[in-house]
Amino acid sequence: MFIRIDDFAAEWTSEAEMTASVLDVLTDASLKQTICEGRRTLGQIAWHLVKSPHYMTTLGLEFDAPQGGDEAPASAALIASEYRRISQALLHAVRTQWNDGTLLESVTIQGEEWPNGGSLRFTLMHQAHHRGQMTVLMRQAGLRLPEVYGPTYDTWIDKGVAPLV
Ligand code: NI
Repeated sequence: MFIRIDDFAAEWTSEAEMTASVLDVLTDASLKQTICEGRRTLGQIAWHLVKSPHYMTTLGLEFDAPQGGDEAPASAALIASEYRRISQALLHAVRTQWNDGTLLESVTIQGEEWPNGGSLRFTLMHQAHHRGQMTVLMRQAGLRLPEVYGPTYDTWIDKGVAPLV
C-alpha cells in the first residue's frame, strides 16, 4: 500500500502514461477483438480501464465520471482521450483531497477493511492486469504494441536482435 501521496503520484503518472500509450494504438476495428466467443471484447476491457478509476469516489474522492455510459464507445480515440482525462482527474483528486494521513484511514468494503493507500495500490495493479489482457488481444488483432515494461517482439526485430522465446 502507499503511505505517501508523492509515491502514489509518481507511480500513477508513469503507469498512466504506459496505459495511454497502449490505448493510443487501438483502432476502431480492433475494439471488436474478443477473448473468446461471447466474452469481453478489447473495447470493453479498454472501457473498463477508463471507468474503473471512478470507483475511487466510493472512498470519498470527488471527480467527474467518464463521459458515456456503461457501453464501450465505438471510437478508440474517445476511449484514449477519456482515459487521459480520468487518470489526471484521479491524480488531481488524490493530491488535493487526501494527504499522507488519509492513506492510513480505512473504509469497509464488502466486510473487509481497506486502507485508502491499499485501495490506491489495488487500482494500479488492477490497471496493469487488464492492460496485460489488452496487449494479447491487440496482438491477435494485428496491432503493433508499444513497449510497456520492456522490448516487444517488434522492437527486438528493429534492433536486429532475435526475440526471446
Ligand atoms: Ni476489472
